[in-house]
Amino acid sequence: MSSAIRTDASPSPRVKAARFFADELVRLGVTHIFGHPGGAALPLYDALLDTPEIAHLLMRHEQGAAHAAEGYARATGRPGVCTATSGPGATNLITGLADAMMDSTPVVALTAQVPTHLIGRDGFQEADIFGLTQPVTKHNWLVRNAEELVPTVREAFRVATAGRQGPVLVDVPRDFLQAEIEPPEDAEAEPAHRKHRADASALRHAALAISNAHRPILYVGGGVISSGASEEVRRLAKKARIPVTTTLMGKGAYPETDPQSLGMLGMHGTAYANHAMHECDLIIGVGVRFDDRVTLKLATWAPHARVVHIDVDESEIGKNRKADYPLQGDARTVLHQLLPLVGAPDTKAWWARIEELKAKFPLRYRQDADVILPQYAIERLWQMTRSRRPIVTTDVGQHQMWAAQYWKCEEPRTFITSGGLGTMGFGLPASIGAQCGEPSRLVININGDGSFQQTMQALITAVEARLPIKVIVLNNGNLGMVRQWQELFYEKRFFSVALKNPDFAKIAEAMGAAAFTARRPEELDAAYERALAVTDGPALVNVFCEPSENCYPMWPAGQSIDAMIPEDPRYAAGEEVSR
Ligand SMILES: Cc1ncc(C[n+]2csc(CCOP(=O)(O)OP(=O)(O)O)c2C)c(N)n1
Repeated sequence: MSSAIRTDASPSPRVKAARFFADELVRLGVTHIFGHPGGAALPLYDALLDTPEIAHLLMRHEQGAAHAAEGYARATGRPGVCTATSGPGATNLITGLADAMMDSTPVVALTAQVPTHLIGRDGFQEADIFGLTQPVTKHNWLVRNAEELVPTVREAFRVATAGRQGPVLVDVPRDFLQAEIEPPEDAEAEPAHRKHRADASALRHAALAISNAHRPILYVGGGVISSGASEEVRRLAKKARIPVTTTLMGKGAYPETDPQSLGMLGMHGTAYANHAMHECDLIIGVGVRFDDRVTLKLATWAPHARVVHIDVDESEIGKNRKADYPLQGDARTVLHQLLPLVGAPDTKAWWARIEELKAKFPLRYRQDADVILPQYAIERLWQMTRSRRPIVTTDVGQHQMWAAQYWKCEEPRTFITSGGLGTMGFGLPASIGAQCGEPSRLVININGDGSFQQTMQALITAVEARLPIKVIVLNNGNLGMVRQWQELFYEKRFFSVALKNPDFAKIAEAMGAAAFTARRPEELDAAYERALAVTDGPALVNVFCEPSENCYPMWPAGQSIDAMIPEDPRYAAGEEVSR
């Protein structure tokens, strides 16, 4: 036996790099990988077979793998991991990476590349993934020797989660995965990410501006959720009695059931949030980017406001709107610094005006006894599940905007949607990732009939993994949002928006999921209840909705606030509304 005992002088055992790679992923805390195998990736898959600490979810399309990794990251705050083989597998990840880039989501993509001797020779399934993903990743690497593999993966996780978070990609030639190498050096203890603090004198100026404001407003975005600053936002809002509006990405950063919440702002935001923005004298923007879906016509937006802008990414500050009080730093850290310096401005008259705006422009929809209105379908589901603190994912279109309006988020990381890129097909795979990351939570995917068809094959993965996600397809027989634009801006010249849909319940059942259908308002509750009762796998509810319903408020792109249509013009004609 003594010969088996290693001394310092004995050579280290050489093991395939893929083994060390998988071990490193375990050390980095990876619990799930969303992926799809192929030739070049086989050495990694072989190692994963012997890695029980990591569950691999076999997605049926790599786009879904990337979105699932995003869903995992957005629900948990930890980086999501996806993998694909060389060539078409890796190119299929690109949409998801672009999505993660736009929404600052920490995703680590691991792709296999053809062996080094074939790189640049148009070898089978070769694609320049390093080049192709450069614009859609925060950083990417093509591993250049087998020894670099483990250190590069460590660095990839660090980069994905440091500062402004985002997707990264590590491309690994197959021969490196198979190479026998010495054990990599142990990782040095990783210092906690240094949180950027704001400059002290800039802080004092900003605090003074807040204390002296008459009509301040907190404009809160996804950066608050990624930095874990919701509690600090709440304390600032309460201390200084400031109304709070959130972006689509910021939903959940401040409880929307709180009386100080104005809900979402922007193109389909509440009319009162948009008017309040127009009238305010100080914007406190936290983790936001003054995106065009918020500002519409930047030159005329919030014309009376000075701007405090808190953001970890220096290049965001002043990018779209000049910041009078730039505070570069981690949102949570900066708010911590700011809170003791801020006094309570006199906002009494401002609150009276806000109440007036809320009364004048209520968020409402009409009542209809015969057809299910999508707004009702969403609001009813919220009422039925609110006590279970669900996590919601959405797809893209009208249903996404109605969800943003009627799904009142009460805590961070519970509203997961494709904000920046607006990627149809995001929601279902994202719900798979969210459920893997948060197995004890109720996860609901609010989907559209068009979007569902872009990644519906992901449902089979949920069946395999027995994930009890609820998929609600708001089936209006149309690419509703595009139909709405054709109606309003293209003289009702409808083209390529009507969908001849398959029976989604049958499709779900064919994949092994439970499925229910609701065609009329009185069938909705029972269909939801039956789906909510399913615990051993996914359940889909096919909800037939009014096809011609449009999403209001709507503030047309590129226009000033006078162009905002606060509610369905039919209401003015006296039709009954729900509230
Ligand atoms: C991948 C992709 N293709 C096209 C679009 C443009 N687009 C935005 S919303 C939409 C319609 C979505 O239809 P559906 O999923 O049925 O949702 P609805 O608007 O009817 O609620 C389209 C085509 C997009 N956002 N993403």
